[in-house]
Amino acid sequence: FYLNGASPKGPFVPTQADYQKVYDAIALRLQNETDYDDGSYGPVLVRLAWHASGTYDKETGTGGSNGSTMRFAPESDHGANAGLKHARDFLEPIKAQFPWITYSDLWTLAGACSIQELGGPTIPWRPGREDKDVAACTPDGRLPDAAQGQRHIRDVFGRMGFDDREMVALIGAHALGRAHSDRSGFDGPWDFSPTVFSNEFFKLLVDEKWNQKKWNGPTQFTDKTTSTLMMLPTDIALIKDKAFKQHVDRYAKDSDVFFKEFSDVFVKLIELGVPFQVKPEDRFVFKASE
Ligand code: HIF
Repeated sequence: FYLNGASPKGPFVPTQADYQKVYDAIALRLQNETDYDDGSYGPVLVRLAWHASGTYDKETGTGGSNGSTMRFAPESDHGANAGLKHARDFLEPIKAQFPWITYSDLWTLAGACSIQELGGPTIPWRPGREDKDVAACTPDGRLPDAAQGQRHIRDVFGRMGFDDREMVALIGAHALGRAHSDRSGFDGPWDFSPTVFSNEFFKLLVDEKWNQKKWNGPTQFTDKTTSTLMMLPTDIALIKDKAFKQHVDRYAKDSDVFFKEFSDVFVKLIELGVPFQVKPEDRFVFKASE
């Protein structure tokens, strides 16, 4: 018995084909496990990849996807990470099947896989993240607070090294999934197809009229036409702020432009702070399932 895929010939060095097998196993599990939320674990897996990465601080080089420290309390208990246990648990059988992959590579690969499988752009990906221990947990407060506005968005994403255009492109991922009152306190999906990656988030932001929802929960907004959709205060900030709004308009008009710019910025997000051996031009492009 050889640990972690090692063999008598030496340590196991996975190739692109091995990572494609991991991709395929995640895609298959996504297809089989439809008895969850709107029918897919994809959105919560995207959120896991982002919350693992979004702790990055460019000044100190701490945080980011390299480490997967959300496996441990206190990081797993940070309010912003509520509900992500569903995503981490979903991936445990995959980790058991491919014990050689690190959690931090697995979580980011699962995010890339989910975006592709839900009809989004290809997300080129490279391995190289290592799991760190509990001492590397980041302090609470690095992930954004949805109750705030444009200044906060620029503070938090500026700390990671993103500019205005990149911030808006990223937030288009809110086409996927929903808010849960027992996790963040907010409630509802952003659009009518929360398991399909699209530019609908931007179209709705510009085409709909958004009113403050009348309820006992935290301030959120609802669409005038159906009162079934929601926007967070940070989402509405994208149309209040002139510099942000110009990108919202571009992405609402042109889905291809959104897909291209989103892919680039999501790749950047999941690579923040990772000391890769694989060069950028050698990133893997995974084949999506049929
Ligand atoms: Fe989210 N996000 N996000 N987000 N997010 C939620 C859900 C998802 C913010 C807040 C929330 C990004 C940025 C920001 C996804 C993906 C991304 C929820 C609801 C909140 C409150 C959680 C719940 O109750 O279950 C804020 C304040 C952000 C900065 C402005 C990223 C760009 C959009 C970086 C990103 O990729 C996804 C997917 C979900 C849906 C999860 C689900 O379980 O369906």
